Amino acid sequence: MNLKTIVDKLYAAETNATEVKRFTASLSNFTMEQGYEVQELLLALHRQSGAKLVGWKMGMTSKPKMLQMGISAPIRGFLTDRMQIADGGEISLAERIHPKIEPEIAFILGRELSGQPSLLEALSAVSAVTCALEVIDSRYENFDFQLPDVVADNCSSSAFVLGSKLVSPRNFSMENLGITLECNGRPVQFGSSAAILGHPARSLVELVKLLDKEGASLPPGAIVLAGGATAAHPLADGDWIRASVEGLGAVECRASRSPK
Ligand code: OOG
Ligand code: MG
Repeated sequence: MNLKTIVDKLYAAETNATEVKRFTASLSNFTMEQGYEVQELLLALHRQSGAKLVGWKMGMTSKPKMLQMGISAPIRGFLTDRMQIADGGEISLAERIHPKIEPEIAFILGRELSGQPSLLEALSAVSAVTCALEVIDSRYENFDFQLPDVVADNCSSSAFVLGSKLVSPRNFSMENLGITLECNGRPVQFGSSAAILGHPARSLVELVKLLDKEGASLPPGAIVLAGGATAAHPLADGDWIRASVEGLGAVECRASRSPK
């Protein structure tokens, strides 16, 4: 199986909301580098269909997540304009396989970030911090994947919602913020931003370093999801989801099976 075949299978799985078997099950030598090559080609297919790159998501940046997934290194995926859902908007379950949702912290870049920035340099390039939700929907059966598979599959990313309270990082400490995820008014996950590499902006630093390896940088306006701090919660028809992050307000959405 060549990389193009893998890309086509993943793109079809995403478009048709059907699952595939993880590729490492049959290709024992499928590497992380090839996983990123596939992700690149996947982004190219989305762009050909008219989607625009608006930012990046970090994954596996927290202990609970690493435990849940049984793996241990930060990874990154892309975000397009088509993946964005308005605060209070609807997540279509019909268009997804087995979606789960997780609270996130998002950064919006005020100016370009490149190279190997320090935490302080990264933070000073951020124009706003907000709370967010990410919908993950692994295209693999039972969310069963290894690192190269999940990287190829755009790190399971499917949709995201940004909150509407934009906070300047200037006088705002974000290393230990309480995070709550509610489903239909019931708290289902609790966490702290400390779970994201000890400070969510470290995730931003890691992303810039990852992009730098490919000679790329983060442009002004880019949206960055820092990575989950809790386990993800499975979505069911009619679920009303709300995430709140201390100091960053709240963000909401509803899951619905009926096609739009
Ligand atoms: C991979 C996505 C990880 C995060 O925030 O750590 C992720 C997965 O768990 O399927 O989005
Ligand atoms: Mg995430």
